[in-house]
Amino acid sequence: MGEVIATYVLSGKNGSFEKKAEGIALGLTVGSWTDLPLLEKEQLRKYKGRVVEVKEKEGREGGTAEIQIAYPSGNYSNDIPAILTTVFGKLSLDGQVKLKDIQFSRDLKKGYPGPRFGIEGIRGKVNVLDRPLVMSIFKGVIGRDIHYLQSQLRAQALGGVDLVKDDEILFDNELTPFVDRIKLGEKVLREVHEETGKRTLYAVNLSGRTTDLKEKARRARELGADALLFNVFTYGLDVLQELREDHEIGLPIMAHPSFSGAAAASPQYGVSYSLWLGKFLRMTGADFSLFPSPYGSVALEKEQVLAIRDELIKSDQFKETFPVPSAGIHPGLVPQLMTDFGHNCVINAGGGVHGHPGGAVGGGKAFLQAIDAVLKGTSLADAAINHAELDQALQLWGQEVKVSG
Ligand code: 1AE
Repeated sequence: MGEVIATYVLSGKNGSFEKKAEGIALGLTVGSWTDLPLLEKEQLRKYKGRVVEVKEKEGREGGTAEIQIAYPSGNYSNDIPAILTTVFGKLSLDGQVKLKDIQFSRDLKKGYPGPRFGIEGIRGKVNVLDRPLVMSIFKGVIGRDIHYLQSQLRAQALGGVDLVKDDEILFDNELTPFVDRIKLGEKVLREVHEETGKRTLYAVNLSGRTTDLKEKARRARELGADALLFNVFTYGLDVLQELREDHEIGLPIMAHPSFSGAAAASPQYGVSYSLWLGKFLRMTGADFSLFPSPYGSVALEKEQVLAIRDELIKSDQFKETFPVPSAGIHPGLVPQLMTDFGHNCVINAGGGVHGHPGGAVGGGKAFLQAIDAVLKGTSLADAAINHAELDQALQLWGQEVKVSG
């Protein structure tokens, strides 16, 4: 029989953790808060959680322990809602407990699709094999009409970026309806492709009620959408998996991290970012995982970010998910991004593209010039001598990297 092994970090008194772990293993499976005299031996043997390990650590403010508990697969159906409810349902409400990781046995893992395209498939679509991709984000478009979006999209594509995504706060609305955005995106990006030879992809924000999502996504594909942006954590991971598994949709899915901090930001409570934005997004089918970089405007700790990255690209039965370090990114950060993420990432910027003195065209070019400089082993300062857009970006935002954590 398969199992999942959950790793938790508990806070409390040293010496108390073995008992606490046993309490969790029993309480989240066949037991309850009080003794149940009618529990059967066979039931306990087959269905009770098993404490795998308890590792205590002495901290400055009392003790912490990392504990591992195995939950037999006979206890739940093989889906994220059932597994999360089993390993961290009521427990998530019960004191200082952080769910750090869940390991799935090989047979259970087979129940998850992983990304449809993965890094390799996406590189094929944008025809860029040997450098990080660049993505820009529509900005300041709420309250604007479709003509404004058209000119902003055209400028972003002319800057040479590989991908453009909707802002995650742009929902279906009267001024720029979902269907019109897709039709417009297809037309503008086709025109730019004809003019420049560069084909940029557009990820439209799939939003609205859960029951309507699949139909909307299928329609998006019929209308020529390139990819879907999806606010996974306000819907749930199982909804992402449903979208990924629908072959009539068949589009790349970009998972936005909005709302994920509500569950992951605390060091003592909730789930780890590496599980939420790394392992789970990859298992359930995201081709891209966006997350705050350690040195942007909304910074995560570097250790957490590297743990997300590792989950997205480590050797596994699933295709790789593109890491997309984001938030407050500008061209001066490109060398650090490439040191931390190598070639296999998407450098994603909104303000860092549109805030450029040369507009979105200049912003996109400056990012590509910075990447080119790093690939050639040239410093950004030297590259800026011959590249006006990079020079302007460095003058405006500098190159200083402040690392969080
Ligand atoms: C963590 C996601 C970042 C994102 O979606 C976004 O809109 C970033 O905008 P900028 O680059 O910080 O302006």
